[in-house]
Amino acid sequence: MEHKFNRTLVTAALPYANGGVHIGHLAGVYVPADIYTRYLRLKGREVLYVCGSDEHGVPITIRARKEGCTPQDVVDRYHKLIKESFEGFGISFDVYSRTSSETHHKTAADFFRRLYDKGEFVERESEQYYDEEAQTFLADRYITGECPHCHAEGAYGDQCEKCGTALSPTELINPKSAVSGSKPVLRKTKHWYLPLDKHQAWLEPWITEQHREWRSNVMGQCKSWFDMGLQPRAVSRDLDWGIPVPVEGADGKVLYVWFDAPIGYISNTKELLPDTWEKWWKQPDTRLVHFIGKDNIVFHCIVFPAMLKAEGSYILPDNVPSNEFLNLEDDKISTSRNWAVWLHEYLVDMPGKQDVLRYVLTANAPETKDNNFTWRDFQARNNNELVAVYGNFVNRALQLTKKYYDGIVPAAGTLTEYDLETIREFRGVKEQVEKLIEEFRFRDAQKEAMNLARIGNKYLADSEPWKVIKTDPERVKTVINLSLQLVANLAIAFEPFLPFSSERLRDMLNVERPEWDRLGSTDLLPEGHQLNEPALLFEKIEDAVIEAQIQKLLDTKKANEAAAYKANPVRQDIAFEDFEKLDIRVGTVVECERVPKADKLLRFLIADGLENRTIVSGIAKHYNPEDLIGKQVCFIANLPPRKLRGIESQGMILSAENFDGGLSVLTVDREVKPGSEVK
Ligand code: B3M
Ligand code: ZN
Repeated sequence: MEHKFNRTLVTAALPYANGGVHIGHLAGVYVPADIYTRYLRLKGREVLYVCGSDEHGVPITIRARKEGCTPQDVVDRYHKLIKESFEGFGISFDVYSRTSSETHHKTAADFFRRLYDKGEFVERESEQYYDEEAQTFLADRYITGECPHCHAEGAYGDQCEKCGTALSPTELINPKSAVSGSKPVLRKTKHWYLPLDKHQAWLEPWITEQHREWRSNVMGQCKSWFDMGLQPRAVSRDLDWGIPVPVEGADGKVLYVWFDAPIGYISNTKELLPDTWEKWWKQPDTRLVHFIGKDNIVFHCIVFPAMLKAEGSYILPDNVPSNEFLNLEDDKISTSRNWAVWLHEYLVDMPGKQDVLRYVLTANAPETKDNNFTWRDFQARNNNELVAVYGNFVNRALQLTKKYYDGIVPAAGTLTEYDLETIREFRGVKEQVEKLIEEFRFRDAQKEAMNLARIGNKYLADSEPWKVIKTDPERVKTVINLSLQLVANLAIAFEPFLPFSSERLRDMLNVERPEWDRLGSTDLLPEGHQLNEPALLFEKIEDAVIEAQIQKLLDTKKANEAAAYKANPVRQDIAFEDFEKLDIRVGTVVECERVPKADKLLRFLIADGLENRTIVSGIAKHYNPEDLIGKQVCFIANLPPRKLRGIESQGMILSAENFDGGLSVLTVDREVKPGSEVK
């Protein structure tokens, strides 16, 4: 840590209050930030940990509409659930407020107004779809229609979920309002834009030259945004839920959620420290660190710094340690598909096991690449690491002290060379753990802390006090004394990672919370100190407990499939001659490759019995292109050619969509001549 800073302001991404929080949130943002903050507090550093619920934005209004309640009802429900979930996991925020608070509304509106008065915005008129029946402008997600590329129904105004093509609402065929179902009309509307293009000149060197220490995944994303050239970004929306734009003639317009949300860090700090918040946001000796997930990089590294710079009196972030994503049982975690381990459910199903989840999520943290959570791995790490290494060492040391010395710490006696070597080994752990935490490498830092327990376990096993007690009781006193010092060191080393078990261990040792810098000492427990009653620090997790959790996920999968089937009933009958218009053929895949910059598209070259034809298909997420070469597939031959990412596609390859969203291409039972007609 450079010593030009006297305090650290830690922010964690404000979770959307339109659902619960799950293990992906904990692993990606809140546990890493909590470890970092707890460590700084233990080091005696001045630090604040700031967060709150993000309560605006279209997804919240969509959920409210679906549930027939108001957006405020939605955010009230989930703000409470999220806050309680974080408290349950010991996420030690100094403040957890919310963006529907009055302080935030005022702070965000004043911030906007200051930029407006300084002329930092560009005003632009654009055409936007308007629903005359519901008398409201339509956000992109509120417009659906036929995708101009793959002709799938139900494409949204910003993206077609089927072929992945990014869209703008006016590209949709037969657009429909998701609010009233009526055909929307285009209407002129004015919005304010933050001219990011004008900020690129300072933003780019600020990141790529002054912050080379930022994580490579963060740097990579920022560079790709710079390479594309930053564009002006709208910071207002035609919505009735959000913070009204504080400018004359802006009725029915609110701040764009990603403009107001980062200002939530500031208003949350203000709520906590009404008189001294500016010390944390405006003094250059404050280090600002944003903990986020990778989908928030551009907002925290480019948009928010541009806002802060334009306002002129704020500091800028010093680091943005963004994590990648955590998958669950090899599938993407999804709130809408309920494919998640929800924190509030875990607290009910696994009472007292918060530290187990904190430990496992840190051990598997997606710090440099996406990672995966499985319940079997959760059980294995609990049983083979927390119970068998850390818990086992602590239990043996405390039980032996109780058995031989009534729980009183014996004299240290004379240390042997082996004792001294053990002490040297565990002394090295302190600076290792510190270095790794300061570099935001929490996975490795926790592994180092666990090494302390391995050293203790080995020391006890090698020393065999339960045998030596018969022949050399003085030696046993030294072994037990040193083992107890190691146990006391573990309570310090694991404090940032596992706060619950560290507190329980301190209770058993009958000690207060020591300073971090006492880590590595061998005099933490003086001779004669009375320990309290020992108890198991961690319990074995049985198969039945894990199987119940796995079954819960399988039930979710089944429910999703049933819902998908229900949502997709057989369509109304068609005339036979309509079917006959379709010319479906069989073709052999000659070539198949990914389409650059289109993560859902594959380009096929198909032998169709005449000459080869090119077809582009949105199945890249479901196949390795090379696996399709040589396969025979069914395709519609008589569709007009259309351009997809600049490639002319002549036809459509047929795939079956499974109820979990998986796609499987249609093929034939026996090999047929390319060009054979499907009847
Ligand atoms: N509400 C969370 C997300 O994108 C978003 C973060 C705001 S931090 C200012 O999942
Ligand atoms: Zn499409």
